[in-house]
Amino acid sequence: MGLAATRTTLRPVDGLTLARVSGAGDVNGDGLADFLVGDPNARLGGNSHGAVQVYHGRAIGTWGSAETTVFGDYASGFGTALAGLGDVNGDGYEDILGAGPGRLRVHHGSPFGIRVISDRTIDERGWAASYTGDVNRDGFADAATGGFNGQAFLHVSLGAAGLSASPSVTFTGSVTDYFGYSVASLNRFHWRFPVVVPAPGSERLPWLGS
Ligand SMILES: [Ca+2]
Ligand SMILES: [Ca+2]
Repeated sequence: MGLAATRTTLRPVDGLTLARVSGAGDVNGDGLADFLVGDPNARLGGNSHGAVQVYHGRAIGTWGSAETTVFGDYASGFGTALAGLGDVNGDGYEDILGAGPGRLRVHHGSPFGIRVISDRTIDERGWAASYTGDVNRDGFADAATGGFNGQAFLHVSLGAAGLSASPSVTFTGSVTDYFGYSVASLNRFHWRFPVVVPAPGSERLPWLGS
């Protein structure tokens, strides 16, 4: 047994050229996993804004258009990175993050899917983001983000308000090692803190954990 070799063609937004995908968790709370498609070159009104699309899981049928499409600001590269975060505000609906260089936006889930208006904006020199699970064990999911200045960050949830816009922990590596270019968590393997890895091609593989 394994994956069935069937294919569904999604209907992209205008200008979609560099799509990337991520699991979203269950943003509408129907018990079915949802997923994200991001493209930093997606156009709105003929101009490049970048976009993140959310497709809801289906028990039957196929996917056509996304349930929700969120565009970034003009020339923001929104959709460069995207991540399902888990439930950062504890309302029972899982939440997502979309990012362009220098700005990361958290959108909370709801019975209707993610909210189009951003619930939290994080201005950092970076774009990478990752699910971490609940690293401080307060019942709310937290998140890791990464930068292009040799830094990565842990943002903990404030509770019902969701993620803090300011990092609670800053991890500092080396710019020349591309530290923070991507971030990942081994939380599900019982690591308690996010693991931060550099871009492929770097000679060293810095990591953080406990
Ligand atoms: Ca769902
Ligand atoms: Ca939530």
